Amino acid sequence: TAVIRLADYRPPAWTVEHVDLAFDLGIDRSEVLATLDLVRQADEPIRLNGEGLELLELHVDGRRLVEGEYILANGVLEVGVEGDRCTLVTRVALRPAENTAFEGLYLSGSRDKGFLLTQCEAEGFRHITYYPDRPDVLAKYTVTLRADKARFPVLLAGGNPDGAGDLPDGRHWARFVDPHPKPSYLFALVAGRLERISQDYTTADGRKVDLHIWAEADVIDRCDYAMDSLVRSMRWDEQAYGRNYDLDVFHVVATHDFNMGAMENKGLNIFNAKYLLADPDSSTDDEYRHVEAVVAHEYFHNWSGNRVTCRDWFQLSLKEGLTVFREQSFSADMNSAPLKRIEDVALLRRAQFPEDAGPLSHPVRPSQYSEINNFYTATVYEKGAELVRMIAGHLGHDGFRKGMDLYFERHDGEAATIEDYLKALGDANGVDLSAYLAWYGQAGTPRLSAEGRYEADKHRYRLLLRQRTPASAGQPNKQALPVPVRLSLFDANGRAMPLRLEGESAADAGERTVVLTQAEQAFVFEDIASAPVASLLRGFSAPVVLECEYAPAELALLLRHDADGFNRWDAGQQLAGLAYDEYRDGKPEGAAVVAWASALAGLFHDASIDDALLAELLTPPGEIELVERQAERDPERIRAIRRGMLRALAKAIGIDALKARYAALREAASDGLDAASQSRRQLKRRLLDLIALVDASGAVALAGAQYSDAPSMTDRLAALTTLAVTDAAAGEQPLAHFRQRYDGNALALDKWFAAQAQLPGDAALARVQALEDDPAFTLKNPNRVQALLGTFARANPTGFHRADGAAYRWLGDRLVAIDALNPQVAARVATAFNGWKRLEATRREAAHAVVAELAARKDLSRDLTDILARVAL
Ligand code: DPP
Ligand code: ZN
Repeated sequence: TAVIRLADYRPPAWTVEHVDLAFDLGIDRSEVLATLDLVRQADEPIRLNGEGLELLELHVDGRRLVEGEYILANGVLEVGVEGDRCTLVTRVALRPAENTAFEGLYLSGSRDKGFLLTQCEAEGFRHITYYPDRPDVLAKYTVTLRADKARFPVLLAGGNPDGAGDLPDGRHWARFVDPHPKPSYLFALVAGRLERISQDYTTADGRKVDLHIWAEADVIDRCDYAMDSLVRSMRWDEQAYGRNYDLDVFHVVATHDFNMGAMENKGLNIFNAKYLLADPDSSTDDEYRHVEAVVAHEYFHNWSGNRVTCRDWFQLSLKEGLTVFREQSFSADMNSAPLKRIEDVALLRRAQFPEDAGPLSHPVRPSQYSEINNFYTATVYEKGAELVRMIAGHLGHDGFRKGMDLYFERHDGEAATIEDYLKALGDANGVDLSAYLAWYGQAGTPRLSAEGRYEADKHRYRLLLRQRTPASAGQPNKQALPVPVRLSLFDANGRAMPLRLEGESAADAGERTVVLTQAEQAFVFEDIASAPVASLLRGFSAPVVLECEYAPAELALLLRHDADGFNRWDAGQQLAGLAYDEYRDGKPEGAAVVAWASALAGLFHDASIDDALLAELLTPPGEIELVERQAERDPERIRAIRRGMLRALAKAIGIDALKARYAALREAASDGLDAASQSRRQLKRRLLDLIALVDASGAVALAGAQYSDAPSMTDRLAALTTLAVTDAAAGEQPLAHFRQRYDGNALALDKWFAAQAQLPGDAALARVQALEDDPAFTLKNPNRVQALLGTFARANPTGFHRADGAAYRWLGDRLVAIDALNPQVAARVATAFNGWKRLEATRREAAHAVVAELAARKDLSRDLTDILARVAL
C-alpha cells in the first residue's frame, strides 16, 4: 500500500473558489451534479479524487468531454486544461443503501424508516463527488437538495438556508449557502423523517441563531440535555476564548449508525446517538458527562478546526488535541476540576500509554501513514491535548488567551500547521515555543526519574531530574524534551514549605514549576528546614511516567495531605502499585499493602472528602495498567492479585463500616443530576464492589434490592454488574429483565451487551458467542460491535486472553466479516491485538498465529491491513 509522507507535502496545484452541489436524493440511487470553479496554482493538470462513483457526465467550461479526453484511474480523475481558471462540472451516481462502510453518503436505519446522511472526515467526500479532497483546499459551498417530500420531509445541509419549495411529482427542494470557505471534510447533508427540538440563542456579539437538534421520533424526547450542553458550550467559548458562533442556524443530528463519536461539519454537526441522547432511565451519569463533553467538543471545533483548519492530515492534532484540551477545560469548569483531571489522566494511562508502548506507537504528529482513518488515536487526541496543556501552562492563563487570540486572528480562513500554532502563541507573548515541537515529532512516553536528597547541615534539598524516552519504531534515538514539573515539598506534618531555588532572593508560596530541558538537571531548594516529601508533576503537568523511589510512608503522607486533588489520588495510585508488587512477590503483609489500606481506611472516615473523590481513591490501577508491573502478561494472575489487594482494603475499612456507609448513601439517594447525587451514586457503586469481595451473599442481597428499586440507569447498571460478576445465578433473572425492559432501546441494549462482555474468566467467550445469536445483535452497527466485541477484546483481559487462544481465533474470524462491511470499525477492533508481544508465551504464540495469518491475507481493506501489518511486526 502507498505510504503518504509529511515530507512530501506540496500545496494544491488547483484550488476551488466556489462549489455548487445539487443532489437528487434517493435511497437506492442518488445523483450529484457538482460545479467547481477552479483556479490554477501550478503548471499541472487538474486532479480530482473520486472513489466508488459512477461518472455520468464531465464538462469543462461548457464542453462535454468524451472518453480519451480525461484519465480516470486509481481513484483520480485527471483533466488537462489551458488557462488559469476553469469551470468543471461532473454528474455522478451513488448507491447510498449499499454503503455499509458509513463513509460518504449512506443510509442510517431501515429502508422504510431510516434517513440519509453523510460522513466526510477524513476522506469521505471523494465518495460523493470528484473533488480535490484535501483539507488545504477551502471553498465556498452552495448546496441544493431535491428529494421526495413524503419520504424525505426534512432536508439539511451546512450553511445558512437560502430558499426552499415544492417541485412537481411530490418532490421538494432546499438550498443552503455557506459564506465561510471550508475544506471538503466539513461538508454534510441529512435528509429524511426527523423530529426536532429548537432554541433561540443570541451570541455575545449580537447574532440571533436558531439552534435545532434533530433525531428520530422515538428518541427526540432525549435531546434536552444535549441542547442545554450546547447553550452552555456556546456561552463558555464566548467567555473563555472570545469566540462567537458565525451562522444563523446551527443543526445537530443524532444517528445510531456512525463510525466515530461525532462530527463537527460546519453548521451541521452529526452525532453518534451515544453521545447526544440522555435521559435518567437509559443513561448513566458517565454518559451524561460524555454528552456534555462531546457536544462541547464538536461545537468548539467551529473555531479550532473549522475557521482555522489543518493544512494536511499530519496536522490532525492541531485541531483535535487543541479541541480536546478546550473541552477538558470546559468540563472542568462545569463539574469538579480535580475529578475531571483524574478521569482524563486515567484515560491517558489506560488508552494512550499502551498505544505508545507498542507497535502502533506514533508521534502526535505522525510523519507518515498509509490510512489516515487509523490515526484518530488516543495519541493524536489525548496526548495532543496534554501538549497543549503544557504550552498553556508555560504561557499562563492570560498569555495563553493572548496567544490563542492571535492564532485565530492570524489564521482565520486558513489551513494551518503545528508550527503556525506554536509561532502564533509564541509571538503573542514574545517567547519562542519551538522547543515544544519535539514533543509533536517524537513517539513514546518519556520516563521522568526523580531523586531527592536532603542536606540537613545546609538545609538544602537537591532534586535531580532525568528524562529518557524509550526507542520506538523508526526512532532509535530520542532527544530531551521540555518537561514542566509542577511541585511542592511537604514537611512531616503535611504542610507545604516555601520554595526558593538556589540563587533566588525571595521564596514562592507552596508550589512552583521547574522545567527540565536537558537529559538531566538538578534543582536545589534553599532554607528547607527538614527532610521533605516531594509532590511532583502536580496536576499531571507533563505526560510522562514518573519514576521516583518513594517509601510507602511518604506516599501515604501525600495521600493524606496533598492539597492537589489529582496528586493526592496519584499518590494513592503509586502506593497501590507498590502494594501490588508486594502481593505479586508473595508479601501480602508488606509495608506498602499496610500503608495503602490503612491510609485509605483513615480517609474513609474523613467527612471533608467528596464522595466521588473517595470512590476514585478506593480504586487502584486497573488490570490493564497493571500489566506494566508484570514482566509477562498473565491476565488471570493480575486479576487475582488485584482482587487480593482489594479484599485487604475492604477488611482494613471493615465490612460493617462499608455496609453502614452504603446504607447511608442509599438513604440519601435521589435521582438528581446534581454533583452531590452523582458522587453518592459513584461511591455507592464502589462500596458495593468492595462488599462483594468479603461478603458475596451480603452484596448480592444489597445489589438485588438496588436493582429492583433503582431510580436511574446508573444505579440499575451498577447493581446488575455486581450481581452478574459476583454470582452468575443471581445475575440471570435481572439480566433477562433488563433485556426485556429495554427492548428497542439501542443505547440501553449496548450497555446490556457490554456488561456481559466484561464478565471475566473462561466462560466469557461462550457467553459472548451466545450473545451474537441475540436478535438485537448485528455486525452492521458500529455501536453494537463495539459494545460486544470491542468491550470483550479490550476490557475483559481474562476472557479475551484465555490461555488456549480460542478467543483470538474467534475475533480473527469476526474481523474478516466486519471488514467486508465496515473497514474503519474492523481496524479499530483489531487494535485489541496491540499488546500481544507482552503476553506470556502460550498466549503470545496463539495471538501471533492469528495476527500473522490475517496479516498475510490479500483480501482485506486498507484500514485493517494497515493495523495488522503494524501490529504483526
Ligand atoms: N468527529 C471527530 C472529532 O470531533 C473527528 N473530527 O473528534
Ligand atoms: Zn474532534
